Parts: sequence; structure tokens; C-alpha cells
Amino acid sequence: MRKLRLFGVAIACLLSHQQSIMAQGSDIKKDTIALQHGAHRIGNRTDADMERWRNLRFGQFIHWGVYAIPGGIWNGKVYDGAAEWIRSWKEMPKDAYDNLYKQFDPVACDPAAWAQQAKDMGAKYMVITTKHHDGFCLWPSKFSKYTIAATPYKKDIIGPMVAAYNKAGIDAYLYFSIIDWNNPDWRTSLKTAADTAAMVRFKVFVKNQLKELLERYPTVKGFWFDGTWDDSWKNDGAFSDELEQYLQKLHPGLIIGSRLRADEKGARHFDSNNRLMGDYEQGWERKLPEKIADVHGHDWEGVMTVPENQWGYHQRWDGHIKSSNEIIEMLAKSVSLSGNFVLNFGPKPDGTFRTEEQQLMTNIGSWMKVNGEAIYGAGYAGFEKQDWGYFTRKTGTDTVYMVVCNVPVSGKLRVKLPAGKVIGSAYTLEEPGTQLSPELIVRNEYFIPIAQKVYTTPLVVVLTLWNGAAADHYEKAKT
Ligand code: LM5
Repeated sequence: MRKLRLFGVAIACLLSHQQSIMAQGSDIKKDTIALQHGAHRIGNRTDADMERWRNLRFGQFIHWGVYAIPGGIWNGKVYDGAAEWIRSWKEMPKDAYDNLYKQFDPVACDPAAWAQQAKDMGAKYMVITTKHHDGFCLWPSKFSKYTIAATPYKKDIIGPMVAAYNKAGIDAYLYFSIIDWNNPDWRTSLKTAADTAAMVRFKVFVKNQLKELLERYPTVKGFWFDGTWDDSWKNDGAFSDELEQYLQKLHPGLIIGSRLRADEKGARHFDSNNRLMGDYEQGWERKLPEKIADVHGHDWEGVMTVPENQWGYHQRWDGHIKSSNEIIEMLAKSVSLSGNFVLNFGPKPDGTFRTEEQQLMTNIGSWMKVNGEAIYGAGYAGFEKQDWGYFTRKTGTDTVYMVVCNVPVSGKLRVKLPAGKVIGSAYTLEEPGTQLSPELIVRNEYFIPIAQKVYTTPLVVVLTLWNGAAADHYEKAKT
């Protein structure tokens, strides 16, 4: 009897394992390669910390460091790469760059004002650079001399930022690059025994700094790792695996994206069996998935710049600059594909934001104040995509949002419902008191007429779905 019961439990486990794979939308297939340092979980995390992250949906990225001082210009020449990469430009003398910290003095930096501005934009989390590829630390790390403590400003930046954002109800995440142009032990590849020894020391340094950050800033919710693509890192999957487990043991619930990890065969983000490593897919940088199949049921996050590719402050923004409507559309698209969207800002060396960024935050914020319920706690709606924009659905409910980015000249929005559902009510978030009158066009397909006027921001229509069948007098043509 006992044996039978155990057998039953085993079968139930197997079934639920299969279901979780199916829920991911991926094929049921066996892992063909035995891995020690591959994915340790199949399917998304289900704990409260991850559920919280999943519902935040909109974040603010901050790239700030000594690269803000040249702001993409050195000796009158304009660097057309990303401003935070200027040290790697042939026109930039390394020695000059490595002495910029002596001028870093952001006297106008007001963490409470930053947090308020992010809150007004509608951001529910923020990610801030503690250390970018140049190695400059925005906290007074005891493991490096190249930190904020050595600048005229002297004071810690990270602590007051985390505190101010938390006070405004915004979760804080720490960006940390594994690249470190300032540390003599950092290597891209290991060619000699001396390289190997240096990288061993470097990894101890990385581990020390990360432990230090968690101890200093215990309210942070996760790390945002970067610069993990070099051979020296990706060929030591065991270390990335042990580091991830070490950090999550130090700080239970900590969220770490897929970018940190490699497996023992050097596969990154996805292990050699194509299983996602880490807590969410972190490969969406300056691009977004097109359709739900692209994300394979995984939690994911997209990070986006306002110009084509500038993260740190650049004095001269060239090329196309995204408008608030384009950003809102990207946010809605991300949510419609069950992902988070993080918009980047690059503050000036004095600690203030350029006017374009301030204006953008204000514009996004006014839209979010009216329409935020289509974003927060929402995800993929399960509806057929329509040309006017994006459907989102308040997770686990029958409330569906239509974020209308392209208003049809007909003034009518096509909606195709899944079988067994009818529209119970329809109204816009800008005028929730006025019911719209959906028109049934064929079985399960409706037109929602909206006011014919000039729309200057995306319109959100809320649909409440009821169970039922639409009138059945439509007959398919025989052909
Ligand atoms: C590497 C080389 C050229 C363009 C882009 C990249 C990859 N991205 C980065 O190095 C950093 N990741 C972004 C989040 C930002 O921090 C960028 O500098």
C-alpha cells in the first residue's frame, strides 16, 4: 500500500513536471546533455519575490559614472559610440579617462528628487550602475581605490539612491559589470598561466564586491549583471553558477537575470540543452520580441535607450530620438508579451537630467496616471493581435485592455474573442463613465467604435469579458 502511494506521488510529480514544461510552451523533450552547471529549474520562479517583479512591469535604468564628464566629446571630437564606452575609443587617452574621477562632483544630485521623478513617470523599479566597464565604483568599496570616495564628492551615491527610491515605493536593483578596465587582474581571455592566476584573483574581487553591496544595501531586490560575454567568464560556467547560488543564499529571493550565467560548455543565457539559466531572459537589449512564441513562456525584461544607443550621458544626441508615444508603445508591447520594460536615463555630471529626459518622464507619467492599469500586473491576453495595437490582460482575470497606438480611419477597432466569451462592457480609461457600443460583425468578432477625434497619446479601451456565445446567425459561405 505504502509502495503504491509512493508510486502515485512519483507519477503526480512527473505529470506536474510535464505540465510545467507544457505551460512554458516549449516542446516536451529530454535534456540530451548531462550538465552540472546548466539550468537548475524548468519554468518560471513561482515565489513571492519573483511574482512581485513580474507585476512591476515598468522600470527606470540609470547609467551614471565618470563617463558623464566627457559626455561623448573629447578635445572637440565627437565619439559616435555609446558615451559610457568612450574609454575604449582610440582618440581618448586612457590616462586622461582614468583621472576624470578627480572632477566627479555631482553637487546638484538630489536622490529624493530623482526618486520622485521616477515615481511620477510610473516606474515601479530602478536599476542603477554601481560599476560599469570602466571599473569606477559609485559606492565607497573597500576593495578598490577607484571609487566615489576618491572624488571631490566623497559621499556614497548608491546608499542614498536606494533609500530615496525605496522611500518612494520603488524597488532598487544594482547593475554590475563583470568587465573592469581599471583592475589589472581582469582578462578577456586566458592565454598564459599568469592570466589564469590573475583571473582567479579577479573573481575573488568580484565576489567580495558583490557581498559588500548586499551587506551595505540589504533592501535591494536583485543584480543586473553585464559584460559577461568574454571567454574568461563564459569558459568558467562553474564559477558563474556557484556565484549565483552564493548570492542567492546570502540574500534569499534575490533576482538575477540570465546574463550572468554560462554552463560548463560555454553556452550563455540558455544552457546546452536550451534551458534558460537565471531567473528571467535578459537578452533583450535595445530590441523587443515580436510575438509571444519568441519568449517561450519565460519571464523576460527588455532594456531600452532613448536614442539608438546611448546609455551614459552624451552631450550630443544624434539620430532618431524616441518620443514618449514610441516609448509607451514599446512598454505596451512588452506587457502584451508578458515582459518588463526598463527605460534608460543618463544623468549629467552635476547630477541633473537633460531636459529631453525630464520632458519624456513627464509625458510618460501623464499617460501612466490615466492608463497604468493596462500595464501593472498585466500580461499576455491570449487574443489574436490586431493592427491598432496591443492587448494586455490583468493576469488571471477577464479584464482585457486594448492599447490603441494606430487609430483606424474607420474609427472602429477590430476585436476577435476566443470561443465561449462575449464582451460584457467596454469603456476607455480616459472616460470610464461612458460605455462604448461594440458591434458584432461575425461570430466572436466585434467592432468597437471610438470617438473620432485626433488622439495625441495611445487610447486604452477596457473590455470586460463574460462567458457565453454570441448570436449564432452567421453562416460561413460555401465556396
Ligand atoms: C557591447 C559592444 C557594443 C555595443 C553594445 C555592447 C553591449 N552592451 C554593453 O556593453 C552595455 N550594456 C548596456 C546595458 C549598457 O550598459 C552598455 O554599455
